[in-house]
Amino acid sequence: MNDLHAHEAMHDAARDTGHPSDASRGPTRRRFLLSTAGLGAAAGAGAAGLIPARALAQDDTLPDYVAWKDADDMIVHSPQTLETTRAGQGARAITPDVDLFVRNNLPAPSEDIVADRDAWEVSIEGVGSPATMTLGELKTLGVRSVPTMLQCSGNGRAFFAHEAGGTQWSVGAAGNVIWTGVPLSAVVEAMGGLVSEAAFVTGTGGEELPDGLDPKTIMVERSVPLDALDRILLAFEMNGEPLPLAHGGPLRMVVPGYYGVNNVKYVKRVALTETESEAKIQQTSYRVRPVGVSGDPSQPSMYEMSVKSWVTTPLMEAATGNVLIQGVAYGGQSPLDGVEVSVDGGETWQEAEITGADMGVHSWRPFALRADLEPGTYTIASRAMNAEGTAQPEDFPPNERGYAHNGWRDHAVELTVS
Ligand SMILES: Nc1nc2c(c(=O)[nH]1)N[C@H]1C(S)=C(S)[C@@H](COP(=O)(O)O)O[C@H]1N2
Ligand SMILES: [Mo]
Repeated sequence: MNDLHAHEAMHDAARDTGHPSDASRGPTRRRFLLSTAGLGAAAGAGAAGLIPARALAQDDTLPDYVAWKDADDMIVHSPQTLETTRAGQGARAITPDVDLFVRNNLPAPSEDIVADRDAWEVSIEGVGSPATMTLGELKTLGVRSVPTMLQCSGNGRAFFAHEAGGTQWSVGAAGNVIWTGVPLSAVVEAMGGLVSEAAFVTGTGGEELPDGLDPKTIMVERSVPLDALDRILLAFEMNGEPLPLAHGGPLRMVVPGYYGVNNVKYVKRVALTETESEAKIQQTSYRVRPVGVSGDPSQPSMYEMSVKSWVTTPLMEAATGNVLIQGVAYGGQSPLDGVEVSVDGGETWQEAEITGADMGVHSWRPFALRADLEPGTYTIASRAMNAEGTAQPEDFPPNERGYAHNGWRDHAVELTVS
């Protein structure tokens, strides 16, 4: 373990319980490997995606703050990292809150912060007239709803061969939800407009930070380029309900089309800033670099999500005949234009039907293909393409932290038809 790894491992451990001596990261990974071992070689690189919903979930109990989730659909990697099974994702246009993955860097704040939602305060800085506003006041400035795929940067990490450190997400650190909130541009306008030097929008999470650690090393504070301003929402509802604490209630900075980490939960400060946040989560974490290289601010940050799709059903087994293959697909930064499905590991492809409504560029859409399958074993893959003509690659190059995997081959599933 090099210095960076040691540092990040400690950082991850600190994230898990707030205490740096917690070593939960190691055992979590070991348990994951043990759980997949029984699937054997046939499952290949896609093994993590092939585990039936209950095989991993059965021993896992949900932590209190997410006790309301559907345990059958969740894989509990740690109290702060819960993944949705492929079966739990299904071919649904919208992910119900009970099935949405959870990823917390720090323990979630107390339920007290959602007791009186409209009293939540957020400081707006870097505008003509900076001020602290309550959520109740913010709500008077405008409202917009945006269906958006929410996806962790490390979704697909389990498929990389170099055993990238971090939660071994397969496909389930992703969901598609409808955010409702106040457009940040309306807030900026109401507060005297942008300061001229502004180059980033910086959001700060409202967690209480554990004592004894340098706040910069653990605080969740992310900066996104000012270009994103017009798409940002200060969201207070998810899927038409008050935003659950686990997903950032009472107020979250949502940047549609950007990886999960930029969607700062329990946001307490939104600042139009000249420079990027000094927090480690901005400066060196979430940076894409070659395997073995340390993170630094010159490397690309995990911002815009790319074109991606995966099959969610059927998994493992199906009866011979007319098999309905379904999954979800996302166009990235331009609209989804088509999805192809292969039942022979990518030798041949057929155009799938996009079954879900077009709810805008930031939303995923379910797809389906009927295939007449004889008894046998099939490798089922999907490949999405967007309106710019960018398709998912067959393979995705490794990077140190295992971010952004959208290669179709590793996301394929093995199906036995009998
Ligand atoms: N305040 C705060 N915001 C946060 C995080 C966090 O730990 N604290 N985790 C980020 C990461 S890495 C991801 S992937 C998403 C997960 O969102 P979810 O838990 O609602 O699924 O939240 C992001 N926003
Ligand atoms: Mo994430």
